[in-house]
Amino acid sequence: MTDDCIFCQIVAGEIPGRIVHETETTVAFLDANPLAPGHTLVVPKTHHETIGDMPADVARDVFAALHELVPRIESAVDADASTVGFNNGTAAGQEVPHVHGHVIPRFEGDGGGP
Ligand code: DGP
Repeated sequence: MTDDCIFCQIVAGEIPGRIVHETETTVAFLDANPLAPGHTLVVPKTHHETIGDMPADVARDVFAALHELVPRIESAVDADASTVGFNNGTAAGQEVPHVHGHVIPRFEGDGGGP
């Protein structure tokens, strides 16, 4: 837990987050500024800034959570696909320095995408 980290505060229940999934080591919650309905963030409960900062077992747990969640999110919002990715480091657009995977539901013809 890092006191000034907004995602650590959501994990700790100190500020509200619309949590959709939780494991022993990960939490998933809806993005406050969604790019599509169901846009979800998956984070490790422990504070690590980037992918490379995570121990391998934590990285595996984050990916396992994504593996479980992606089809469920797509189904929940009736998406055709999803964009799944990490902004890894500030130069890549990472604004919150607690590693997080985005699951952005995609719809045929939505015109979005990286
Ligand atoms: P990134 O640019 O990859 O660091 O994405 C940060 C995302 O986090 C962005 O889509 C908005 C979201 N976000 C920022 N602050 C909060 C918050 O307090 N709660 C929630 N649920 N999402 C947040």
